[in-house]
Amino acid sequence: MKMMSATRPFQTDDPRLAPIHAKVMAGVRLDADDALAFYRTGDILAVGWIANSVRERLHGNKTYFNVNRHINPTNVCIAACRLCAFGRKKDTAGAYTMALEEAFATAASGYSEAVTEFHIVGGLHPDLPFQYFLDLCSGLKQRFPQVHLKAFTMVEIAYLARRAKLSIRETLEQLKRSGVDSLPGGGAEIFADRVRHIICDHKIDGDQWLDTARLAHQIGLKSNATMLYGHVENDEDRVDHLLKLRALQDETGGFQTFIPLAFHPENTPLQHLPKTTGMQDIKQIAVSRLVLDNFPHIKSYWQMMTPKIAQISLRFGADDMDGTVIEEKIYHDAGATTPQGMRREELERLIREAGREPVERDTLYRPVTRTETSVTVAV
Ligand code: V47
Repeated sequence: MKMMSATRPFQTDDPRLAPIHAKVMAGVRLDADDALAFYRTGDILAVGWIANSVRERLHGNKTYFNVNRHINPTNVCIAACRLCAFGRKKDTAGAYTMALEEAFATAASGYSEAVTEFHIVGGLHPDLPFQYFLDLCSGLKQRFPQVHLKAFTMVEIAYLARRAKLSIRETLEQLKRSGVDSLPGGGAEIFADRVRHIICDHKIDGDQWLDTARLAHQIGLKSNATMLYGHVENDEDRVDHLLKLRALQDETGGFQTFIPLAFHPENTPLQHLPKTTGMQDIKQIAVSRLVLDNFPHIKSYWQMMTPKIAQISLRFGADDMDGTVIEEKIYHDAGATTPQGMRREELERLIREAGREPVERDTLYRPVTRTETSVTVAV
């Protein structure tokens, strides 16, 4: 059964979309006006058709996932971002910081599925020394040498550098020597200052996020990139964010995956805002695939999207569903009702039922082969 759809005729009831479709088919780069037209149309099927044709050109029927575990060593954070329900002030109810042995024990729990990645992010702790983070990474590498460490957002890196009185480059180099293999995409939020002042006033600004990513890529660390949408930003802010990421990717080629993150307002100071809708979530996946023509992968993070929307997005531009996760905290503190983790078999079922072929990958998108007794990564 042939499940790919690029040969179906393109149809739209929105005259703005036909010329954009022609541009994509001719391999012409889309501009800000094209992206705005996507955001402003109701013809989600036409936008999805175009995004899906690009997705299938790049990845055919393959849909990637990995077997990973999240580790959040502390939720203590000086930043108090309005977007966040996870961070706590030091010594307040619910604040925690893992001793190193506790973090190693957390890493080991749920390890039975042969995890290939630890995804490590946390708050901006006012007292933890830089050495704690170096010891965390080297200790994890020593105990789990085959597991990839995808650790610390650009925001955490910039904060650690400031606290350790080191340059960002030196901070990244020391972390790399201690075992960090790549960086996750968090903390990017929306780059526009107007929005950042409202949702995450105390974080590094958009240019500093991009500069930190540039340095990471320059020293050979790949990273991801995210965009938090569905709060106080507008269409132009989202387009600006995507175009800035695309420009940096032209320069470094260091981004692997883009992950649009829908804002979950519950338990945050912005809880009066409505949740994103299915149309917004699906459309954001498609627009990301179309504007970020130099990003290899678009991830539909099931924890945030819900498994149902994430599954449908595999036909609207996404080629990756993230992983088993095991113990997600950031969205669950903000009211997410999705499960805390998902077994590999369940992820594979979701992918197959979307008519796609599941491919287990490691963090660098190399296929992982499993037998009863071993896990092999193709290099
Ligand atoms: O940076 C925080 C977001 C991010 C909320 O790189 C919220 O593979 C919604 O970056 N509602 C952290 N979002 C998660 C992240 C991530 C997730 C999965 C995969 C990867 C990857 C990265 O979560 C934060 C922020 O943008 N966030 N609070 C909230 N209330």
